[in-house]
Amino acid sequence: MDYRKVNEWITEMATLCKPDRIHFCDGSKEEYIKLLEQQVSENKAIKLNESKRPCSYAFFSDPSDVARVEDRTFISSVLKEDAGPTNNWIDPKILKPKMTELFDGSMKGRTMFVIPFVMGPVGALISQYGIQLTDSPYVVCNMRVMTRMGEHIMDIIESGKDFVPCLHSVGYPLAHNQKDLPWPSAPIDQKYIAHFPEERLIWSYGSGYGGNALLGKKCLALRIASKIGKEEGFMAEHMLILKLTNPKGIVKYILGAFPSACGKTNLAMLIPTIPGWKVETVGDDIAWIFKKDDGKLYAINPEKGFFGVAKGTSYQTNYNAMKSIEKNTIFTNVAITKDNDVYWEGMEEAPDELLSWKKQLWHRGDKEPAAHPNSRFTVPIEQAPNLAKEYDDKEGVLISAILVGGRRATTIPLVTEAYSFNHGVFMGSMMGSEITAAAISNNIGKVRRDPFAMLPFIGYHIKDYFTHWFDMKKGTKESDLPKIYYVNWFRKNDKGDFVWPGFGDNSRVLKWIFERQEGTANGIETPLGIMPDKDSFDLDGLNLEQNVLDELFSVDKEAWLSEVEDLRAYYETLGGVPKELYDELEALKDRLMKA
Ligand code: OXD
Ligand code: MN
Repeated sequence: MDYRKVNEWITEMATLCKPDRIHFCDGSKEEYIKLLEQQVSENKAIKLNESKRPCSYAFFSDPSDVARVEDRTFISSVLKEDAGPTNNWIDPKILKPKMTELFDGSMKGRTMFVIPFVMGPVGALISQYGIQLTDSPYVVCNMRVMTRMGEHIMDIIESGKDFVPCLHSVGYPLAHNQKDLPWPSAPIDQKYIAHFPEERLIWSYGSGYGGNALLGKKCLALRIASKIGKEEGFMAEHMLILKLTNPKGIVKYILGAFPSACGKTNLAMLIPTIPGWKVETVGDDIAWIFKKDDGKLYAINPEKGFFGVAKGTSYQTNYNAMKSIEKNTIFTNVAITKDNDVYWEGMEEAPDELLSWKKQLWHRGDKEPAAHPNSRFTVPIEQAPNLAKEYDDKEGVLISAILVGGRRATTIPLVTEAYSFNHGVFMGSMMGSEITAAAISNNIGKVRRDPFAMLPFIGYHIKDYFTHWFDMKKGTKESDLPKIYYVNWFRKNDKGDFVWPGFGDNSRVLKWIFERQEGTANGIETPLGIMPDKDSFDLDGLNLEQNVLDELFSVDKEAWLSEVEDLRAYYETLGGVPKELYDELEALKDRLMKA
């Protein structure tokens, strides 16, 4: 939206939502603490033990508002065709009036906060400015951690920057003297997380949780930014960014696309098990990829904090994450210990007694988990002990390699290098995870495809998304493009045990990838792509049996031929995909048939 309209828009939205007060956020620490303390006094949060976890707070959501709601997320483009087959679509001519009705009076009895923010470092070529209006002080505090926000951003917008208007309400207006709920929200069928791509506008109603409510994250930095990027020549991707330094001090930057809860944060914060190597974090969830005048691809992390999954995080599995959250952290839906600290499954042995995320007394051995599986921590990126200084560099970092992968118990080897950029995009298009018993489904064992982990986040037609990948290489020499690798940490043996140790040992895969770029590691050509030559893959100190190694790198021809047909059928459900992907599919089939 044109910056001249800032005040007009805020006034119009306030007239619609009818808050009791308007508060322009300055983004200061004082404002942040004041809002947190106010929520403690209103029984909406608890302050954690100051001597154990300084300046940290815990919130507990309504049990009906615990995660992103993909079924209630809409790409409301003017034409249905532009949203494509993978997005929920409602005609904006229907959705706008419907949501206007819901927003009418939705902030009664509440304060409307005005949050000016920017995704990306101030001054970066592709940074995107936004203003979120919200009636949730919890959202304000989280946005302060996750984005660059405050008065200085309003000054920039007022000096002439376009911005993305983001309207958000929890959808629980208060009548005169009505007591508030600890976590106000609207029933599921009234929740709408709506994107109007042509207007670059976001409207979110009814949820206060995560990506539904912190509109800078999935809504702006992925769905709307993906559409802006398609028009303006960059890509908004669901990827971590890590900086890898070898023992000689040579640096490379690697991106990784993995679906939600597949270990992006763990990989970005990894502590290598191989001596002399170092991993530093640039980002753990979102990367924007852009081309510079040298024709090469660079990345920035548009965020300024981590909104990480707490469950399963421990000093053993992710030491750097645990160090990051020792202070100044907002926790959501974790359990609380007797001495007012946090607990979640996988952190350490459970204490005898806890307060569960549902604020009920919980005893060790209880069937229900104490912390919600999607419990989260929100923490400033500066608190990561392994933070790369480049995280705030508006020039971005040069991308050497991009990893793609999901959870596959079978078929997919530990690591495979693509033969070409096109082959790599093909690998990204086939990403997916096996459906497990965790979801009620008749399709257990089948693969749920999630291309580039972007299925819930592409703000336009998926066919055009693939085309955009191929457009990114135009005018650039193949040797200047990042190399793409398919990785799979999750392969299992017949007994159902993981074959690869994962975590810090994933540095062995990173090392091979690094050395491939340096030209010092050998690979073997296989039908699937290039796999490590045994002599080039560092297994020192790891007691892996030879047959395990064979299993990690085996190519099951029959399984792959059926994968090819499954993928072809998938492409058809998308209404067909660019020719380059069909060419890669045929090339893979040919290589398999010749093997
Ligand atoms: C996600 C997240 O759901 O990052 O992908 O929160
Ligand atoms: Mn994510």
